[in-house]
Amino acid sequence: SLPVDTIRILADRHPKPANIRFTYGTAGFRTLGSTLDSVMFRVGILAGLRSKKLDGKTIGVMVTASHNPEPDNGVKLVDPRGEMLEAAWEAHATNLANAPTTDAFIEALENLVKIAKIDLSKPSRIVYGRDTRPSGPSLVAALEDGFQAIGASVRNAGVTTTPILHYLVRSINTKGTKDEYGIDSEEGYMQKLSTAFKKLVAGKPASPPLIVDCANGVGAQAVDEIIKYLGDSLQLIPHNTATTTPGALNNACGADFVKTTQKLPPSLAQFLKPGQRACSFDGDADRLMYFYLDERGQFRMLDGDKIAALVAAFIVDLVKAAGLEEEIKVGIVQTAYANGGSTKYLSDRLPVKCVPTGVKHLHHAAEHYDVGVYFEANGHGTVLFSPDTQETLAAHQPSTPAQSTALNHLVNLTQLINQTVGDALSDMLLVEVVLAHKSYSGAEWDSLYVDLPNRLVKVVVSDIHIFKTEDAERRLVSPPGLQAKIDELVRRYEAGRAFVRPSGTEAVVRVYAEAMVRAQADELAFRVAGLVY
Ligand code: 16G
Ligand code: ZN
Repeated sequence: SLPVDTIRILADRHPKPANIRFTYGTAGFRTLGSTLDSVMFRVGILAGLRSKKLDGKTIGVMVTASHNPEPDNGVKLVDPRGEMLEAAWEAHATNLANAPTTDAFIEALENLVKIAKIDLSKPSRIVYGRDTRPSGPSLVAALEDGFQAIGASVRNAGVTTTPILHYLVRSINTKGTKDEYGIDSEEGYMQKLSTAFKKLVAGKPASPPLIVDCANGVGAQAVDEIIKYLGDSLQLIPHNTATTTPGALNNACGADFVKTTQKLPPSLAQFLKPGQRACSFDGDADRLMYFYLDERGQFRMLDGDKIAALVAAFIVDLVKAAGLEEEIKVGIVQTAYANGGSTKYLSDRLPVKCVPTGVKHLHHAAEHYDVGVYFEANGHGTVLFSPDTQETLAAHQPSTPAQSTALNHLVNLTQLINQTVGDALSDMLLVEVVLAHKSYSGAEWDSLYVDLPNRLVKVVVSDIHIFKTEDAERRLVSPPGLQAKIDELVRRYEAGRAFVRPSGTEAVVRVYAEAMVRAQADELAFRVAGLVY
């Protein structure tokens, strides 16, 4: 049975604040770090139970609030294959987090053990990490009390990126099996990525140096590390690496700043020369945005949609060149935020599926393809090679040297790409491989298709719960009548498209609009926002 006495003593040290309701949403629990102590403790116990439920497989716990402001923090669980926590357990997490007292919490735990049929005699194993936020250490201490309360065996991965934590989880759980994912250490990760990268760019002319905006977050550490492994195969110039400067994290820099403001981080202005490319990570290094200045010095953004287009086209070409066109089909997964220009470009060439926002939706849809390329416009994404596809690649006998080369490239891509989750570092290396192979400049990549001007606005409403969507969040079913009004507005704009959805991470409603010209996209967004308000 549950070690109730130990749990009680420790739980009393982490009381739930009254009047706050916590929700395990798209990004786990995420809110002001100063309110999360009890949540961390309880998540520690939940992680232990999740591991017991899965026969002692290692579960990951990541403490981060990603691109959010520095005072925010959060926590999410990682399932054994390095994926997001199974949806049914999100409700268990929310339930435990909101029990008002220690007694109510213990009762909720006993209930969970019963309904989820958890065998408490099984071992529990956990690996955990955190980003660079100042609230991290004390929140991790609360989490560790939770681990102790449930008697879990734990491994502390320290300050690390979200994708490295996902990598560790999968590597630990596949260790010694035929599916071994990688050596279960940060060095193992760096070695795996850099080895694959060097093979993929061998013989290609060296690319010009790449500026990397680390958002003053944990990505700075990962970039510093990978530089040691890359040697002269790629020259990286890290910027915004001030991980200990209060208030610097994600402030006027990083992938979310670039995407939402569609502007160059001011801190890079004096360094970026026209024609030179650069990229931004977010605060936990799972999102990536590229950009460059054109010859007139204008800022040009290359977002997740552009990355998807670049990468998908490259993989399709390699599959063809390897003589595997019939066996391996490549498909794309996007969300409603994908620019209409990208959707048109991609769906003329490949199957494209649209799913609701959030990595778990994209990831699961991508698993249905032989090679599934998924990227959110915000820069979070990866490529999944199905188990069958990996076997096909391993078994295929190329009949020409050209086929053999293409096949090797595909195999190396399966090693370069972090297939557990979006990974800024791995995705950056992937983009650099494609650019090197195609000898593309930023401008040439950009010209694959033209982005429609677009605008995203957030609207604070009294109750976001009345907003309900269908058709992968592209249409509202509630409040009644609102979608018809949006349709009526959209019709008046050339290439107009707009949708409204409740945020899964903030108490706001988001409005997205695009149209043929900038002023029209802005106008449409603000008029739709006016309908919502
Ligand atoms: C979270 C999601 C991200 C999504 C964003 C949308 C994960 C790991 N992250 O950050 O994929 O784009 O939420 O936020 O799933 P929103 O619901 O507030 O628009
Ligand atoms: Zn992130």
